[in-house]
Amino acid sequence: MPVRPEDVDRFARERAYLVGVDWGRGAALEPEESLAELEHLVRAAGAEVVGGVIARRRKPEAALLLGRGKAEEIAAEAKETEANLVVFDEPLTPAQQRNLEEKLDVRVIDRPTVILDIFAQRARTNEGRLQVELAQLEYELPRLRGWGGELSRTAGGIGTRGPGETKLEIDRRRVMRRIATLKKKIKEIARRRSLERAGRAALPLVALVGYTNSGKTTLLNRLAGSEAYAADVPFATLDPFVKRVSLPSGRVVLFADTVGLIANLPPDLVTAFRATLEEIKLADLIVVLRDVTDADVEGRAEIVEDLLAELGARDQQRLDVFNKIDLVPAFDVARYGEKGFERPVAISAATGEGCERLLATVEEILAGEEVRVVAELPPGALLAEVYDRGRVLARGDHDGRVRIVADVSPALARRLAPYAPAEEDIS
Ligand SMILES: Nc1nc2c(ncn2[C@@H]2O[C@H](COP(=O)(O)OP(=O)(O)OP(=O)(O)O)[C@@H](O)[C@H]2O)c(=O)[nH]1
Ligand SMILES: [Mg+2]
Repeated sequence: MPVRPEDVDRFARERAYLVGVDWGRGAALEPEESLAELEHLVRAAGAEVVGGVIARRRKPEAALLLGRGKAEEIAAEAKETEANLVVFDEPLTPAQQRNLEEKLDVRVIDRPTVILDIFAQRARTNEGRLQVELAQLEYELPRLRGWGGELSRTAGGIGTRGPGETKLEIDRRRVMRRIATLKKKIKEIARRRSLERAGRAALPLVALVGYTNSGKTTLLNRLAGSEAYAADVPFATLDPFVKRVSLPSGRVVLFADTVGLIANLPPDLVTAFRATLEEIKLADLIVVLRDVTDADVEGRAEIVEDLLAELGARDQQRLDVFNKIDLVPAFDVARYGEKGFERPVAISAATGEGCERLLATVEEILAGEEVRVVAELPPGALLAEVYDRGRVLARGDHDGRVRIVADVSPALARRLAPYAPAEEDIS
């Protein structure tokens, strides 16, 4: 069953041996960099790291991910270091996990499990907890193996047939029922969120996005004068918030903090947190924060890019912000402009350096971005929003519908697109 916050004690006693895999090419992060990140995650989850290895391999092997020989080496190493947990830096299939546990004779988990565990420990609000529980159950479902999902090294042997199977079926049904309940509750939360959104001042929305620990919350605290929890731990923010921020001209916009991203973020987690991450899709501008102390800025940029695409935030206006320049005095931001980053701005959220310029750039982008649209709408919330957020240039009433010509942000324009009158109707 999923790890719950009350099980943290158990985790604290774990001695973890880490296994990374170098596939030769294709990964966004260097294997060493990725393994260092995993070490950080495992520690954050409360376990001790007693050793690790990077296995080199061309192709995954279906049964064990790695070759038999390598698995035996790892088994020996784990024994030698008295590890009682082996953590793979790669997602494992349920079968691989089971086979590896048998082969290594020790509990085996993968990177997504560690991330889920940290989320479970950090979730504070009702919403956060429901989302994490859903993600954990979705992840666990295909991994249930009878006897209440406990590790059974003799799976398939004497004593596991018959009643065990029945118990497995019962467990499975119970988990599926719980998943259905959670989904319903989360749907209700999503509905409430969208009502909240409709109710909040119709101001342009800027979403702060980035790798975990890049400084999103610290930046928003500085810009909005707030005091949300920011810390040097992965996934400090699981319950993001939205704040008003004044731009240099006095124009007020909304800034949304978001959950941190990371390589191999479990897909179930992304799905579960969709309601929370929705702000990204609705944003008029996405500010992507990068940590300049990061040894592999470009590798992590690629990971953020992939996740943004997965979240459906591919086409929005972007601004790349390089944070923590107080720690790298010789940081040369122009270099990143040449590498294809969008209008890079260098800042320190800690000291405030560069923040003025950041806000001025945000203002410039939001002003220059507006597009002209023609739409035919029924009177209602969307029409009111166009009046609030955009500039209406012309209006005509036709058969209970309102035709408008307006300058609006690209995000609003996208939502108005379905209401565009047919070509020949435009007069
Ligand atoms: N030196 C320095 N440290 C910073 C700066 N910005 C953030 N930090 C530190 O970096 C750590 C992470 O900051 P957060 O604001 O929690 O990062 P986040 O992006 O919100 O992280 P998650 O919520 O975990 O995704 C904290 O210890 C901050 O104090 C900066 O400009 N300079
Ligand atoms: Mg944060």
